[in-house]
Amino acid sequence: MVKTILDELIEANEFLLPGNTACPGCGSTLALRYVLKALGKNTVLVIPASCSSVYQAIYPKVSFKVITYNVAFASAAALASGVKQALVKKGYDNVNVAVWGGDGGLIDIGAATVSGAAERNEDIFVFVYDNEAYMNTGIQRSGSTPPGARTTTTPLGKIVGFKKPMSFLMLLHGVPYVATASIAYPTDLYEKVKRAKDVKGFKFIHIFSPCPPGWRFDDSKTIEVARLAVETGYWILWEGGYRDGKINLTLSPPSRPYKDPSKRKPLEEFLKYQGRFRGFDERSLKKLRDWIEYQWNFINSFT
Ligand SMILES: Cc1ncc(C[n+]2csc(CCOP(=O)(O)OP(=O)(O)O)c2C)c(N)n1
Ligand code: SF4
Ligand SMILES: [Mg+2]
Repeated sequence: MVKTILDELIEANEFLLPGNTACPGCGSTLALRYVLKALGKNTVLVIPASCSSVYQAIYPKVSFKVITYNVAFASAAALASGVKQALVKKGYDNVNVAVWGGDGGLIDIGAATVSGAAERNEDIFVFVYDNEAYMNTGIQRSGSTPPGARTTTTPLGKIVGFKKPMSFLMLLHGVPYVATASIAYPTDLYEKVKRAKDVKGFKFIHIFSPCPPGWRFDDSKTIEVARLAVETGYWILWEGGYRDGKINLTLSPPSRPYKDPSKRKPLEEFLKYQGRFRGFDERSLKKLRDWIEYQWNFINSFT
């Protein structure tokens, strides 16, 4: 019998151990599990302060089976660049050096070193698990929190700013590989990481990772919430990069039907599960719809 990509994903070795300290239903751990299965054992992780630094190890227990550096927020992509270059100088050419961090660490505080590494086209991976707030320190708003969402620092909903389009910014850096992914589509994520492994240079993968306590939904609904984000057109799955003198971009199969707005589920389906959107007013709804339209217009200008 021919093996499917799902068989391969299920059978691939595990590098994130069970029994770690993440909350039940944590989207971030699911994302990391699939990413590590695709990267394999020759991997070094670099983690800025985040929930991951906590579920990675609470002394004396460790839940990652790959070498991991815990580093100061802003330094992650710079440190990963140095680790990769040092390994290559020592003759270890085939090690995947990957930054694994949250939206606060990589889209806000560490964005400068991510941008610098992208501009230098360092041969590293940067994975952002996006749970749309600073969760580890008590659900503070980040540049990746969507308009209208309630956090502890936006108790009436985020009023100032949209959601920073970090993956578009990375694409416009002209790096060879940029993709978005979601924990609701594990084989899409797995295949993207495997394809990225064949690319020399800077690779950026932005993963939608719901957080039950931060978004205030039942921890049995993580996958459902992530799937609805794609089905309503809120989170768009795509893959692209700079090749042959131009930026190429492809809409990934799970998102293709939703290019047509009439095929999308109503946005309210995605919002209704989540306490962070409770009391969502018309103004916030319009802002969120405008932001979704902005994203689709950007994608449509390339595809
Ligand atoms: C320079 C610095 N500022 C603040 C902190 C406190 N801190 C630790 S984790 C964290 C939240 C990180 O948010 P994010 O990157 O989104 O990851 P998440 O917690 O959501 O997993 C903060 C603010 C710190 N460790 N270092
Ligand atoms: S707070 Fe959210 S991101 Fe952090 S471990 Fe819990 S579920 Fe995961
Ligand atoms: Mg976060």
